[in-house]
Amino acid sequence: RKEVNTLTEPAIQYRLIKKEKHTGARLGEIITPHGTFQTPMFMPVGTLATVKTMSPEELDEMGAQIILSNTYHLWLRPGSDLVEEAGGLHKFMNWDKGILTDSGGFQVFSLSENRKITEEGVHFRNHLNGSKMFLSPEKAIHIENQLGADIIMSFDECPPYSESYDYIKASVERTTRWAERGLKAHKKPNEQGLFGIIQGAGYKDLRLQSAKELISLDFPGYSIGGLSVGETKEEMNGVLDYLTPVMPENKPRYLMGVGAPDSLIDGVIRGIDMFDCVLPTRIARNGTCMTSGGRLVIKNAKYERDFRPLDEKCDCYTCRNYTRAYIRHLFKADETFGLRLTTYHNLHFLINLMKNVRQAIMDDNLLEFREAFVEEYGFNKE
Ligand code: PRF
Ligand code: ZN
Repeated sequence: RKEVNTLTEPAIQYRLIKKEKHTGARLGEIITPHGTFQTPMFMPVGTLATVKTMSPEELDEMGAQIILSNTYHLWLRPGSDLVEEAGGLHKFMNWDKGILTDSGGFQVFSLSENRKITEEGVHFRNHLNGSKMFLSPEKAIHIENQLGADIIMSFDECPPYSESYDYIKASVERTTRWAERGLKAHKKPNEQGLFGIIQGAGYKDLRLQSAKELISLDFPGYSIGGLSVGETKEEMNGVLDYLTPVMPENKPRYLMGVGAPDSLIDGVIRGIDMFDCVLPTRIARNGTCMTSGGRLVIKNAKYERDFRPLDEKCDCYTCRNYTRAYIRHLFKADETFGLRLTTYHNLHFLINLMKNVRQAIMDDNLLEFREAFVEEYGFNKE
């Protein structure tokens, strides 16, 4: 497979292959030091250098191309010095395809206590033992350099969607200054592509200001943060409607933390190339499965003697080999194999959905594809 030459080329390149006729959807590929990957795509989340319960071989087999890991979590445990000493994240976890690390910005805001934001960075207490910590744009990029992912994120602030205009304006401007500081601190631009993260909550002029400022800094890709944080789907789609048209055509666009099947399709229609979310893996571990007919809760009594696969239209490892009755039994008996089977299926479901979406872009029938999918899956069931 094609790879970036890290001596002579930027770490991340995007190639636009085709635009869908009736929507903003794009078929493309991202060329990285660890291979070339098809977009639009869904990236499984492996917060602690593992996609919970899955081996790298299984991720490869189900068609995962890039997985996401977290700066904040790996910094706390086992420590970024240790991962660097191991030879970087790819070697440490035995995964030789793509890795993306989030900067810790979002995690500090969602997990830690007693946060204090200053121009310099964020003071907070860590969620494991309560000790005092400090993260700045320079520190986050240094840790991401040590971890060695192919794509790394700027250190940003993700404020609540409901914050006031004045707060969001100050925050957006600080996030731009942090992005610029991160760019200056980045030591490996030929090995790791650093993305800027657009913020601005639901304020159109602030979203556009954030995009404009970050675009002028010329990042190799752009993320959209601060969405899927409690606003409605209509509000999220509305932000994407005015934001993606001003984003560079020759660079990848990543919508952070979005994983509901209908939201993936709606994002692609508006020109998004990359998504990640803990949703499929998290709900899998409590026995909720994404199937072509909608969500299926495997512990439900009605599956006790149901000897059909989780999803009769799925050809994944789980659905080829195991029944609802068996998986229900594993969950009822607290057997860990059950977690593996539902996790495999849910990830395969979203990865396969994106494969079908790419085909629909090729065939110029994405809107019909959306209609048919939503009709069967059920709208707003996520
Ligand atoms: N910023 C960062 N990571 C994120 C988000 C963000 O706004 C979100 C929001 N959905 C998910 N992950 N750095
Ligand atoms: Zn399946």
